[in-house]
Amino acid sequence: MKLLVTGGAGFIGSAFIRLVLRERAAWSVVNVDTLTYAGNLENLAEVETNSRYQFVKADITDGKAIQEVLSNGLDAIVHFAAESHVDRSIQDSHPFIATNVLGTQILLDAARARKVPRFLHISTDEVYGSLGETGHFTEDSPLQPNSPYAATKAAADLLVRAAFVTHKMGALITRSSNNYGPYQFPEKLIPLMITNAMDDQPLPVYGKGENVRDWTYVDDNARGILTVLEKGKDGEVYNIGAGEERRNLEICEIILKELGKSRSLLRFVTDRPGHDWRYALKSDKVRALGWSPALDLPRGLHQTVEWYKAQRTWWERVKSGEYKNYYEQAYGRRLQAARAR
Ligand code: NAD
Ligand code: TDX
Repeated sequence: MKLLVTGGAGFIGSAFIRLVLRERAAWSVVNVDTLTYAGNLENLAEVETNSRYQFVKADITDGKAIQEVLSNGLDAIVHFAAESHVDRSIQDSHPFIATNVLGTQILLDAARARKVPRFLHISTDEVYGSLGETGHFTEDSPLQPNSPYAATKAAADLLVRAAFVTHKMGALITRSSNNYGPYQFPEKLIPLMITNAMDDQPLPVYGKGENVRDWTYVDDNARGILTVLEKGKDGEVYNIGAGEERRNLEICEIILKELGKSRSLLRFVTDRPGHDWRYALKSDKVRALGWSPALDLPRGLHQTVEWYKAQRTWWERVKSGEYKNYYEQAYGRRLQAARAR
């Protein structure tokens, strides 16, 4: 199986690539990523010289570059590339519209032209909008996105659906809940709170910290995505959620306890505009394909805190922006050396 992964230098895409190269010995992966602030090739250091892995620096909104990448024949595309942070979309929605909407259509067009048999689009539970204290989203719940980020992800989902219906493309979608785990960019709740707490910096909790998210360990999502890629039905949507609902404040308190830090680091700050109250997913469809999460939240969060404790160099470089040098310097040199061998 020859896979094209977009956005593979990000948090979830890199976990997926590491999983595939580890567990599917006959598969190869081409990773197309433009390396935005969130793209970090250090996340893929363990596979960078693997002969079944290739990195191509390209923007998915660049139709010509994408057509070129697709010219070598592919069995499937797994499309992770996106602007993914809600707060940034509130500041400026334009990069979200370019990558998440236009970029997705450019990929769909190129995949259709090259007759790529399978197109797996990675989406999010945020397209369903917000829940009150009870109830769950199913794959049939209406799309009611509330943030500019979620609106662009919903638009992309509808373009993928249209490609399936109109052009009979082999397209399908996963919608996962909030992911957490190693290599997550420390602007998202869990890695931000862990790294701030480690440095005795304040933990900025939006509002009263009562909003609820359903947390899935990133490797469990990666396994869910692989399950859907191998066993999912074209035209279908698959929710992927571990069902680990927690209030944000509870997450912060667990992190403080894990690190032996004081609650006095908590700061209740101005709420996010349009802040979705609660997400919760029913994931019966993907479970029927044989998937179930391996890690519960207490063990997953413990493992994540331990990873950030051990990987201070990684996150300090990410927080300072210095990790960008990795592509230009260390990665280029190491790849050249590997090719020369
Ligand atoms: P991320 O922000 O960590 O990574 C995104 C990657 O896409 C980066 O490597 C970036 O360089 C790349 N990228 C961005 N714009 C690009 C472009 N125009 N061309 C090529 N590459 C580009 O994101 P993530 O958290 O790994 O999320 C991956 C996908 O999963 C996204 O589609 C996101 O919407 C979805 N998702 C994320 C979560 C979560 O909790 N993180 C939950 C559900 C769904
Ligand atoms: O500093 C913070 N303080 C805070 O209270 C941050 C960054 C977040 N929060 C709250 C907002 C949310 O209720 O924590 C919760 C989680 O926030 P994020 O980590 O920004 O995630 P969320 O907005 O829920 O979106 C995430 O899940 C769905 C991902 O970023 C998306 O890419 C994914 O689609």
